[in-house]
Amino acid sequence: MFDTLTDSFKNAIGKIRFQDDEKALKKATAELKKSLLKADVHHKVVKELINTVELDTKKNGIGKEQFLRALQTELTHLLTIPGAPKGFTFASNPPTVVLMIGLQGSGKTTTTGKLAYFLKEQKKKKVMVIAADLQRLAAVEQLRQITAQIDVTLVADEHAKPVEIVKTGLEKAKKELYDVVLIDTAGRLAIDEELMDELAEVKKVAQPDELFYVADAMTGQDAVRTAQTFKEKIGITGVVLSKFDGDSKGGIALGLTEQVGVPLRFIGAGEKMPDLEQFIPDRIVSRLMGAGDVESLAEKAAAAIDPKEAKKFTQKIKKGQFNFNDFLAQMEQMKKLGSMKSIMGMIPGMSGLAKQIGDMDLENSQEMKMIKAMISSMTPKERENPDLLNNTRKRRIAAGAGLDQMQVNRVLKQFKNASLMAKKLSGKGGMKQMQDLMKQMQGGGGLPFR
Ligand SMILES: Nc1nc2c(ncn2[C@@H]2O[C@H](COP(=O)(O)OP(=O)(O)OP(=O)(O)O)[C@@H](O)[C@H]2O)c(=O)[nH]1
Ligand SMILES: [Mg+2]
Repeated sequence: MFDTLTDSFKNAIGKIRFQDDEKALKKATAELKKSLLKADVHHKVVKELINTVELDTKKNGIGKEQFLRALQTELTHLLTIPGAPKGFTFASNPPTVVLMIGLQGSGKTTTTGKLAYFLKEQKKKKVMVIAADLQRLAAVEQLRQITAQIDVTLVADEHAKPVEIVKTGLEKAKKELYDVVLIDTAGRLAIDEELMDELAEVKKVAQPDELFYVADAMTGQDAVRTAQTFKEKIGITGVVLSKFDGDSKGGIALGLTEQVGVPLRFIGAGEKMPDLEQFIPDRIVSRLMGAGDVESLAEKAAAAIDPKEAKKFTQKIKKGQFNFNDFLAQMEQMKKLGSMKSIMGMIPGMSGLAKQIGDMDLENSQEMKMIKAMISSMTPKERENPDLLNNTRKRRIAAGAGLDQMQVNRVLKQFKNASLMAKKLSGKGGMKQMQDLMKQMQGGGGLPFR
């Protein structure tokens, strides 16, 4: 997610050896400046960052460690608004009301869905979404599909005014003890009086705890400028940067907090519901420095994986009884963790791999489609017991799935190998093998730039 920025830091640090002179430091800061500007970080922010890092490093003696530490401190400083909440905070008096605002097409509706999904799945909250975008009929329908998909309550009425529907929703939320209410609003192509008036009115009625401005990362510095305007005219408590997956530079995320004066709270990096990341400064800095974000990964995993199911699953693996139903269940759980790329970016030392993986979509890969087609052509008994599959059955499955028998054989062989491997790893000494493997991949752990 932050490949370009991480590379910039890595290259700059590479210019300095363990003990060094001012010339090397100048080279490093010049390199950093060039690449940050190229990554679309605002020039004022770059200047401040470079100056502070340079001064700080000099003060502590020029060397790799000192430069790294200065950079880490200044990055954290840049991304932090003192006193701002770390992660999503809930109002002491529920429901917590969040108003989602932004320009047309910026990603408000999608982000509302993602945030609802995050609060429901990771925070285990009772969530309601109110459709206060009544400009377009299709808008309500879009939200209806999204909330149905993630199984979250929607309050909508195509014939009511935004203010009325917000009132109705909030009353219901109080009566039925919802924890969080997210309000999706209409956008406009540009900032105009009508929109501002409508939003001001909705704000008055909703009395929101949070006003999130949803900005499209792909619009570059425009995202920052419009956020500033919304802050002045309506007041915002945070920014969500959407479509970050389409912004290969990523510099906006670095300067935005400092430039707008409100914290960046979430990043949207994909069209699917799990593709939303909390923006928590120290965790992000760790990722920027190539050291991963184990905390966020652990949180995601803990929310997605049901401990009872996990235990049952491990026992099956140990006995070598892993079957096709288990496989499908595991795929469902994986989906909740988000894209492969974002998972890789959170594992220490793996951010480089994240870049290689690119936008690989495991769920929709050819391989996965083939496997799913095969499984759906199996009888329930065959799914339970892969050993039943003799040639006659394989022929039938191949025909049903539109595959040839060689393909079916190949997938079955892979499946068998995988379950053998899993059985081996779960046995005695298996954990140690796994750890050795992880160690090799991490190259010793800690900050990988050292
Ligand atoms: N790749 C990618 N696409 C996104 C992301 N967020 C939103 N989109 C896409 O952007 C388009 C517009 O998103 P919406 O959520 O409808 O935007 P909106 O702000 O509600 O638009 P209006 O209601 O018309 O003002 C949709 O096609 C989304 O799928 C993201 O993080 N990544
Ligand atoms: Mg919308």
